[in-house]
Amino acid sequence: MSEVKLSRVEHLKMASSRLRGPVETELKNDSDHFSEDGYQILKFHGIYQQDDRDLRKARKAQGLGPDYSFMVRVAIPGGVLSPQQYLALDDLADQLGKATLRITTRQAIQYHGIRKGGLKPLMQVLNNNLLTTLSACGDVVRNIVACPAPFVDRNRAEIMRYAKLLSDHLKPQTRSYYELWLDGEKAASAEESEPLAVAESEPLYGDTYLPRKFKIAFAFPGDNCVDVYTQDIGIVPVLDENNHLQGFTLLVGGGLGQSQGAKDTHPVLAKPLTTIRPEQLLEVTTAIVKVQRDHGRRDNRKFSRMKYLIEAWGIEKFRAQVEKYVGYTLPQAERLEWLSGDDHLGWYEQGDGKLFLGLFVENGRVKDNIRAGIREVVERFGPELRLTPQQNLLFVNLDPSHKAAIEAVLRTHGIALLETIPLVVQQAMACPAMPTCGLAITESERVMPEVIRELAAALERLGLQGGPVPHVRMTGCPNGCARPYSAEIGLVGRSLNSYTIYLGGSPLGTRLGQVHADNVRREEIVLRLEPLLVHYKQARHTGESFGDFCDRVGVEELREHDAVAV
Ligand code: SRM
Ligand code: SF4
Repeated sequence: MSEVKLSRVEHLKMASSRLRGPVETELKNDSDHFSEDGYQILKFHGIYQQDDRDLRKARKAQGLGPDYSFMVRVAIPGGVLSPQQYLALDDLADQLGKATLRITTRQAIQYHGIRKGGLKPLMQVLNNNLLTTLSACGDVVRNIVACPAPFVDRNRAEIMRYAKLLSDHLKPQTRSYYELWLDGEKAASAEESEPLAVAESEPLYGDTYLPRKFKIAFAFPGDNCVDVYTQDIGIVPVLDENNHLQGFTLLVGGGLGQSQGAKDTHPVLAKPLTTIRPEQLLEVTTAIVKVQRDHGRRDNRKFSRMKYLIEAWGIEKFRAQVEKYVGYTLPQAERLEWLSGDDHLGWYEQGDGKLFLGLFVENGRVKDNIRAGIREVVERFGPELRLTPQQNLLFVNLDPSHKAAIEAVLRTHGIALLETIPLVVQQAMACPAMPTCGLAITESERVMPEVIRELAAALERLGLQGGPVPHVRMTGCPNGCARPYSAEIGLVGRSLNSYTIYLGGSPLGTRLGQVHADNVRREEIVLRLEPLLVHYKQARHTGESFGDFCDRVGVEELREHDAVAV
């Protein structure tokens, strides 16, 4: 076999002695930041080094360097939090962060603006509350996502149990996390059930971990709120007519990232691989991770995701490799049907006499009044919380007699009730982008509230506000963190204040959008979309969504209706 030139990060991982590397020494020095090499290893511990981009220019003019701080991501499998855990997370936002929490598109919580000296105290409080940041980032299996809806009648608790089991099973085993952040203590770690290995070994990941990040999500049959086709492994339970779990259908090789300037990088939806019995889940998913570990590209990180391995091999060769690792033949995948890709907002009966409330959290940003309102609900009513993969939050196991009081709390804090929020706003997502994300080209979270309300006004003018209303997602660069390519309207940061408009994704998350227009200035986005909505209103089929309509009529016809594009 010809010698492969490994990327720099591969060498750093190898030399890090299982994720210690330069972090160990640099954590103790007086600098306010880590070296570039240290930073690469830091990511595996759930930490990103950032600087406030709003301040860059002014600081430079004063002869100052970047204003370094850290984004810390807490991995929360399935987004499930006890009330105590939530309150501890919320307290930390005041004590060490910027008085805000952010719910991510993978059911995690992020802090921004943590100073270097705050990292260790933060990790210690998290650990004391059975929470961890280990492998929230880095070349490992990331936070495992699962449909958070707590309906009891359809096996959902069982699926959540599998998500937690798989998450524990695929966690790195290195002790470095506990040595660096917790002075060797794992007394109250998130994986309490697993005793700490006496002699450290990393049986799954080895010394160089995976070639790249790796993402897994559990959907629920018919319910694709998790965007299951965008994952490295998408897992869909198979239920029989009595709703008993019969197995899992596995989809492989999804991923949305594409790099500006790196030709041939592109978003891909996962393909069906197999349907297996429940007891095979750990073995087969582990085998898939191992195939990527051993065969994924390690020379060029832009092509290291498993989607490129599967594209290079084709699904049959990939299946044959997985079969080699498990030692048996894998059956073909069963057909999947989807009914909805919506998040679970509003009031629902769980099926056990309790209620849950899906609370809309605009772009996942928990701050000011919404933060205070959530806190009061948690303190007074003690619900379990579930973060959703669309940046929202569910209060779970609520007593029906508390419904009016909970609504009163939300009203007191000025939190809009769902019926007063336009549907298009409820369904939208945006990534953080400026000022924290080092890769942002344009604004996203900070401008989306305005853009989406302009669109809501246009839909209202056209009498289209009642639905079906398009799912719109914005990102500040092509990496795709708010999954814009699987949305009906994707707005992707392209150059200063300009976006690429993608159209034609499916509301069920089963189809990618296509480029409609490039370099559209932010102020012109809705002006460009409105004539297309007029055409949609006139030419749509009954009940047809905007995404399905755009896909049916095609890019050429849409451009004929876009005054600027012709
Ligand atoms: Fe992401 C990198 C934020 C979900 C694809 N993502 C980043 C970084 C860490 C920027 C960086 O590397 O310096 C962003 C931090 C911004 C900040 O200031 O907080 C960032 N990604 C996010 C979050 C917070 C967006 C959000 O609105 O919630 C999401 C955190 C999820 C989590 O809890 O783990 C987030 N990122 C995603 C998703 C969606 C998903 O996983 O469901 C994607 C597309 C799916 C995929 O992975 O293919 C995504 N993020 C990327 C990529 C492109 C990866 C690729 O294959 O090319 C990068 C850049 C990279 O890895 O080089 C990136
Ligand atoms: Fe940053 Fe780009 Fe991800 Fe937005 S999509 S958070 S700008 S990496």
